[in-house]
Amino acid sequence: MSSLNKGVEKVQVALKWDPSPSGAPPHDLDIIAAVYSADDPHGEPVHLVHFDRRSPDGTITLNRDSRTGLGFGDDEVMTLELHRMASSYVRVMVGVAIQQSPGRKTFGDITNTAVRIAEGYTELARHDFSAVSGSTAATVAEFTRDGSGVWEFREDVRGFDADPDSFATLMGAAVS
Ligand SMILES: [Ca+2]
Repeated sequence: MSSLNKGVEKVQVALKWDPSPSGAPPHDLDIIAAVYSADDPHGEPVHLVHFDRRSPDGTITLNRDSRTGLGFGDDEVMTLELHRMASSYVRVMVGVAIQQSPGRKTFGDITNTAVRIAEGYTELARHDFSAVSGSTAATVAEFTRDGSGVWEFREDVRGFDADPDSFATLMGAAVS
């Protein structure tokens, strides 16, 4: 298994959820990625990627964006090309946040929410957010680069009670 030696290189994060009932305000979920440098791996992110954006170095792209969850298959898709990132970037956190306007919404309020993290045809993780049903946002994955430059994946499902902007600044904090 050579893939173990080269670690994780190019990852896709795919999110889907059910749209709100007819006449209700739309359910808008966002995939958010935060990139941290070796200087401050648990502090301020160097890049924050969400909505209809990509990182300035082009290594993280939100390929598909949805504000409603309408349609078949994946609603939001993000690609992370970890192997192309500058060596000074050593940690990437990925999370999912629910837009909180109008009104507070948790994962328990939105049916059939699921995220899948894969490298090619290899599934690294899949979550249905049932473990964080009372939260408004959650981390799903942590990628860290080891001393030899190889990226490792770790499942990291932690619920937060924060709007997407606050969550983006909180999600990288060290777990005590
Ligand atoms: Ca969205």
